[in-house]
Amino acid sequence: MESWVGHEVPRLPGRGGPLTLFDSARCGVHPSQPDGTATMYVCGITPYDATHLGHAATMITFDLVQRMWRDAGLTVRYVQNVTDIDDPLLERAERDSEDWVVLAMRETALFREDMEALRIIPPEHYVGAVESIPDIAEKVLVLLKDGAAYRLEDGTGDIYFDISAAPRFGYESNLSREQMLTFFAERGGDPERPGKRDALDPLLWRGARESEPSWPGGDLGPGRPGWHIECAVIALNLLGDQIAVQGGGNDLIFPHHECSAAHAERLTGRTPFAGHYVHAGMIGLDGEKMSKSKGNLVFVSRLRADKVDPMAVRLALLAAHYRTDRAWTDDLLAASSARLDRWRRAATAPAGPSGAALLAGVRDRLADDLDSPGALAVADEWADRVLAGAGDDPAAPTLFADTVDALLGIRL
Ligand code: 5CA
Ligand code: ZN
Repeated sequence: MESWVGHEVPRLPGRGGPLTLFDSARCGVHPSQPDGTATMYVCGITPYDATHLGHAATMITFDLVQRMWRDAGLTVRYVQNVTDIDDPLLERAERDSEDWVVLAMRETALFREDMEALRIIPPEHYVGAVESIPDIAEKVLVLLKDGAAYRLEDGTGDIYFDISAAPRFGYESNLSREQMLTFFAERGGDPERPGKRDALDPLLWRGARESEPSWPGGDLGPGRPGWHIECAVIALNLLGDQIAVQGGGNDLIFPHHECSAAHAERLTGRTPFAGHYVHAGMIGLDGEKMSKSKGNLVFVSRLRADKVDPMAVRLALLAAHYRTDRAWTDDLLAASSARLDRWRRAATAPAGPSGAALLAGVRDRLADDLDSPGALAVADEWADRVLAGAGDDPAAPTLFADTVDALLGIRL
């Protein structure tokens, strides 16, 4: 599938240091160790509605990871998926009497535009579930033959993963079984389904139903893929057996990333699937998580249509630490527009205090588990000094603009 178009990233003098990140599996901040090449897989949208500020915040988080890795001199290999076939997409298409393919294409196109406006560096591969179906079916068959998967005996053709085939199951999310059961039921799982060996066994392959699209699955029989195996297979095929970062919002900690890791590890025999499981906090509105099902959404495209500067949106989402669940407010946007204006005035000043300390300060804050509020404070302090008339280095305003562009993705 086509990705979106990237922008030129300014080259900064020197090199950034190693990036540390919080890993959900180890519950702590650790160096993201990649040597030479850094690999990242981020869970992308299910395109049944427009990009909201929660999606944007998550994409900006992993954009910072990519920017920091590049700044440290690493080659970044980044893959993102589009879940362009799944129950929520079919349900929305049915509700609106629309062709599900057209719905998915339209929302994916809008997402690409939003990503460009927000200056998110595109992934190397942007991959749909539908185009990956032959690869997924092949891997489901491997799991079936290996005894790690089983077919329900109710004539549906549905195939499940047997979580007892994953001895480390639970290491990624660190949840109790009771908590797992709750999240599983809330997030697309089917703990009550009769015939399963374990209530937490996730679906790998859904046998064809009369009213639903299906694809030939070879020895599996016709059907369509489950959700977690989609991400496991796309990541393995494009990035190799083990990746540096598996990313997404914290709503994916369980069951999605736990199950993807379990599938991948069973297929490769190598653990951990990801060196870091990195999760962005949820953006909410009026005290609730922003989600399509709740309908409390602020769309990036709506803000763009209202002539809100996408850079102000980006700054607003960077104003708090990425792991914090937080609310979107009009005040936040107003404060970010004011900050953007100050930074723009500072960047066009004839001179300022040396930019070297500013660059070092921004690098230092972001390397510490993406401390974006800290980085913004460093930039604010520098901009305030310029606006107060301090400094006589004529190159400093350009270095300031390049620093916030390259590392924070803020084009002044
Ligand atoms: N297609 C799957 C992932 S394979 C999916 O979760 N799609 S999604 O459209 O629901 O979400 C896309 C990405 O945005 C995911 O990484 C998800 O964790 C993240 N996300 C969803 N809602 C929010 C929110 N309110 N705040 C922050 N991130 C969110
Ligand atoms: Zn995913």
